[in-house]
Amino acid sequence: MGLTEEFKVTIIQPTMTDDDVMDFVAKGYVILEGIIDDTWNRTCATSPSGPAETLAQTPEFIKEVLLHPQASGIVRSLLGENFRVPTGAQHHLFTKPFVGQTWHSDGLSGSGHEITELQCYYYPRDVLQADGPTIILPGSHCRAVDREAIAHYGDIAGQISLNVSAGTIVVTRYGIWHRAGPKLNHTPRSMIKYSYFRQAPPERDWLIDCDQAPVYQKRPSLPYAGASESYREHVRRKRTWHWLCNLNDPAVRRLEDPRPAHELGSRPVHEIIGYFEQGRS
Ligand SMILES: O=C(O)CCC(=O)C(=O)O
Repeated sequence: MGLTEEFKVTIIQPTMTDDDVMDFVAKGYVILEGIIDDTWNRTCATSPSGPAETLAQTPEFIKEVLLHPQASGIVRSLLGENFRVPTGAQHHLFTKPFVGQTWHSDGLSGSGHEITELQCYYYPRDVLQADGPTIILPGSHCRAVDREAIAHYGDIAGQISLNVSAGTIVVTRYGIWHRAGPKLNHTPRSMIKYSYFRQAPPERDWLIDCDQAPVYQKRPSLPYAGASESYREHVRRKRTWHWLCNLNDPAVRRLEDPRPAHELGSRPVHEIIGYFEQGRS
């Protein structure tokens, strides 16, 4: 099967609406349950543990997984046209009971509001609780943290255990906190991880109903966040939304600051100088 022939039959269309993108901005992940064909899941499940560049570059993996219409539709929505497709991957295969990993983020959580990279977790086998599912913390990509400190955290309110069926792909913000959960059995547990990258400047070219970008709709606070952090998260979400929609107008950027008008009132200094100069003449 030639690559050129495969690409000809692959049409990548955005699949997310404004609402979906706003959700992703807040939560930092999308779960695409059981989308990959079982024949192909079985091939991937038996690939060796560790770096999986050879697998990632096979035309079948590119077509069946990397450019699967649902997965690439999410990527196309969030990273724009002509995004970069991974040429490498890592197979996280666990075959023996173990206590599980500590919390970590592969990317730097809270380091920026732009979406330039999406990290995917592809599960070629069913993952049950006893198998040691990946655990993720929704919204944690917004948190600037001491990365050594989070390794000492235990269970966190709102964490999600990815108990998924074979063929599931989870698309995440690179900075999301995650860990492999405790494994209680000898059933192999597979997760293949890889990243897509943005090339194009941001543009609101996912599925839209009207040209005017809607105002970011507040999402619920996270179960582990108090009032101060919820405030920061809301500001960060709006910043990401405006960046994705390419809204750089200062008036729009002011909307990112939820303080009342009496605290934000200001005017350009040259207006004041002009006023005094007029008074003098
Ligand atoms: O396999 C998993 O569930 C998570 C593995 C992981 O994120 C890592 O080793 O960096």
